[in-house]
Amino acid sequence: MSKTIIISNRLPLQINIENDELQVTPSVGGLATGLKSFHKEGDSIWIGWSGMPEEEIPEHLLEDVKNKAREEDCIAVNLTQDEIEGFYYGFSNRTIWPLFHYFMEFTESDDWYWETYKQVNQKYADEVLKHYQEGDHIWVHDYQLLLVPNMIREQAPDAIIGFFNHIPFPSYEVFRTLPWRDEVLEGVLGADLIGFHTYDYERHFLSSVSRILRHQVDFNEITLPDRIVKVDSFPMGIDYDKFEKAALDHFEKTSENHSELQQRLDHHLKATPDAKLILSLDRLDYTKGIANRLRAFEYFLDKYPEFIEKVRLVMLAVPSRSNVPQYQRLKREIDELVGRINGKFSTVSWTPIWYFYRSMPFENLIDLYTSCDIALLTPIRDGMNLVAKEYIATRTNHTGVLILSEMAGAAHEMNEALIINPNNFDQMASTLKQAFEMPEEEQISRNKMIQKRLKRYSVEKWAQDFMKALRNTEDNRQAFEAI
Ligand code: ADQ
Repeated sequence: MSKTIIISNRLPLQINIENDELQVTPSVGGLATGLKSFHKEGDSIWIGWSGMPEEEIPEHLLEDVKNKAREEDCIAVNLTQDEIEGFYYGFSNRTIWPLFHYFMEFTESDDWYWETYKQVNQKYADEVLKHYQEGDHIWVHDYQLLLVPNMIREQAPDAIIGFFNHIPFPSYEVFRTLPWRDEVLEGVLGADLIGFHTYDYERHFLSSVSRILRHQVDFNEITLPDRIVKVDSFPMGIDYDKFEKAALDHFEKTSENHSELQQRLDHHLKATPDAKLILSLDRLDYTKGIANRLRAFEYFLDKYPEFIEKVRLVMLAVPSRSNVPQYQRLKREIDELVGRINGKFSTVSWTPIWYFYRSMPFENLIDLYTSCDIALLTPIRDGMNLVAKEYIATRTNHTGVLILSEMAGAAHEMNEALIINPNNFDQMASTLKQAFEMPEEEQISRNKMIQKRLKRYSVEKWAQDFMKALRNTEDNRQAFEAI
């Protein structure tokens, strides 16, 4: 029977060793959270890195790591410390990530990073080929594995391969600056179907292919000498029912069964019933616009002092890529900004920002989503932004206001949110004021419309649509062969 092979940099689970025992925890991040439900339900295997450097796995536990992953239909790829450095922290996160998010000044071009990236992509492709059988559908994910589609194609010319890019694809003018632009495009073009979150990313990709590789592009099809490659947009959804149900369960609980965090939040609500909570939740990443968000919040309190003691920003920044210098600098910048703003505005009974720099269990995410009156998500660039969708899904009484950056892919599907430019502090401040003053009926009517859309276009639907389009490429192929 044919199966789907999912390949991503990380597996949806993280394996750690404590006291010579394996610990398995779910991985954090958009891709893992999103695809997990598709993987659980379907007939698929997932190939990716387990999250631990090979050198840190004792010889006698190597087999156990494999078996532990196997129990979850996962195949663990082992990466050495050097490979992680050059492939993951290097080319993926110091070259592609900043470039694709338009942070050209952070983009490094390093031959060793590139060589390691190629070598590790080959490792993933080889692992796929070990498990591939004719008729299987292969679905490669994201910017860490741009070369994998063609590496598989070279060994299995008839394989049906899909590729989905979870981050933006930049405009041709930005992409063309990459020294290895030809190789990267040729790598992705090994796929039969290439998917992006939005039409704009798709358009940028097609324009790069036509201008750099000079392939013929008709509408959304690229004609190669031996095949046609289809490119399309598939905006990724969330597991809507899971978030809605978690929120409903949350409201069923009695207060003594609530988490410590929820009890703190309840305490705040009781002590200051007319004060509102604003949520800020992301991985700590310069693309997420956290520093600008804090500056805009400071600007808001300066401009509208009537909100002092009437508002609290609850900020969760999840540690991420802390080996990369820009992330370390950003962490320091955020620490300083939080300190400065709290120092400037705090009163004896109130601090404007509650700041958590850590990962939190799912239960606490739900506590935050359900307790905060406003979500302020202001990325400078973001492929999609699932947090925006999750926030709306948990608003089971339909109240709440989402303020969302126009630079997030999600903004295209969430017109009823308050859409802002993350570089315009004055607009962000006045939009916060508007959110505070928005009548409940308006909140409800806006959210109901978004909820309807999110419920229909869930992550399951997204995966089904992608897989359906991938299967359709088989017909394309037959038509091409018939010419
Ligand atoms: P990310 O940049 O990781 O994803 P995002 O889309 O917001 O960003 O997804 C974050 C995910 O992590 C959410 O599903 C959230 O629930 C989860 N999460 C956050 N904090 C957590 C915590 N403390 N504990 C557990 N889970 C937590 C990348 C791209 C995005 C794109 C996604 C999916 O950068 O633009 O939307 O992939 O394609």
